[in-house]
Amino acid sequence: MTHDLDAYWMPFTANRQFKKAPRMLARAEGMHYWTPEGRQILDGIAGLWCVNAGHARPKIVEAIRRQAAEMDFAPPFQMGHPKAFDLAERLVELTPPGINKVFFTNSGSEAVETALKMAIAYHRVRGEGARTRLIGRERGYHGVNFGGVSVGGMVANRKMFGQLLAGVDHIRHTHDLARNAFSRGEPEYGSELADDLERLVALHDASTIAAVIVEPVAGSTGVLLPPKGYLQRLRDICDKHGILLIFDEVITGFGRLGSPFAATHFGVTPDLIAVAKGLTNGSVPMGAVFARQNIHDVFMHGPEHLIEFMHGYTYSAHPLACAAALGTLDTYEDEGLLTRASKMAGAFENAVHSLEGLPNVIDVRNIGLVAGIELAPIHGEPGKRAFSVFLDCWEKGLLVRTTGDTVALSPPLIIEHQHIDQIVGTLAAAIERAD
Ligand code: PXG
Ligand code: PLP
Repeated sequence: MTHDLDAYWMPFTANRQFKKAPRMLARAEGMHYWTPEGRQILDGIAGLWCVNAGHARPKIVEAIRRQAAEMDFAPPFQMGHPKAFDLAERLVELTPPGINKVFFTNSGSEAVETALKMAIAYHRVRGEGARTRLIGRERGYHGVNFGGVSVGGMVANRKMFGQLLAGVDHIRHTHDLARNAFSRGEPEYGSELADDLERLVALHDASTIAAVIVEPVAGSTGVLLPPKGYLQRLRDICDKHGILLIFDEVITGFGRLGSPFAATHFGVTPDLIAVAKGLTNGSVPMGAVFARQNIHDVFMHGPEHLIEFMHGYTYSAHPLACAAALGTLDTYEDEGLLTRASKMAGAFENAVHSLEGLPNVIDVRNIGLVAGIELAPIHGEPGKRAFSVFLDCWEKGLLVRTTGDTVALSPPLIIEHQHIDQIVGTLAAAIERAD
């Protein structure tokens, strides 16, 4: 059956290229997708960094099916439904101590906007209303809404959209191939880059700064790892100046690094955590912000009939999403998936680092079950070499993700050794063929 491809304006897609040679997915199970023609594709990226338990897991499928029949929708404002509360309780069992409130959204982008608004409002209700400035980091990705783009640090995502939010600044990114190329795990050099926050405090004064937001490991800008000690140093500087620290764990959350969250993995506890993706195993859109008890509590004053935090989405804590998330947490728990990446990390690391020495490979970096393979750009055509590797892998039955000239791997956490071999073998051949 052929389809008319004209009407759908595709997101983050080279629309004209795609529509000339469409890449369609029709079915998914476990580690694999199938095309409409029945060609099997190994999923090297967990869909889009989200299908952590693999595809079509029975408990998730069944939970969604049952919920759709039982109650399709319940208004989330001034009303509740039991699964929303059950889910929040389950989630705070996984978060670092002290972080035990959950606010639901429908995506990572919305989780980021929510966290930023929460931070500004928190300071205001405490009587420090001048703390409105938000600090992001170069090469950060925090979704596509105006707040997230403003604190984000990807020029291509920013330049089209005017002035963005006022009062935003950025600390430097930590990517440093000269010192850290081919590091295994956290790179050795660069913890001092956290001190760049002191530069912005000196420039703007701490009394104007609400929060700093970073991805503990940057995903979509090419898998950039925090140098050893960097996140703790950022935490310390935030504490010194009364600045909230927000971790955007949309990718690192739910087991990607080998612990439930990057915060637990690195032993650094932020004030707010934004999550999405793996929360429902990618099955139904959902995001959330996890907040420290004390941040929540500051809002809980004044007349009890008044709304404390003027924010929320029609689909916050949507029943289908809550059911899917509960099925997801059951699946993660049954199979030990939130720590499985730590068991597979050694084999994965050795496999991806075997790509060192192939033509144009200028870096390989990894942690848990995520890796970035950076290729030298073709002169004057940035991104083209990695995109040709992506197309080659697709032809050979492997789905990877590219950003700029970095190929990212982020497979489902149910991955077995033979899948690692297939991913790295297919990728190596594609890199060899790319010119
Ligand atoms: N923060 C981070 C750290 C993300 O990785 C978002 C926020 C936004 O989430 P939503 O659900 O609104 O997309 C993300 C999403 C890529 C890619 O190229 C990665 C994401 C989205 C689109 C593309 O790898 N991550
Ligand atoms: N636009 C209009 C006209 C609306 O009525 C609403 C919600 O009621 C929204 C936008 C926001 O939609 P959502 O709550 O799904 O984010």
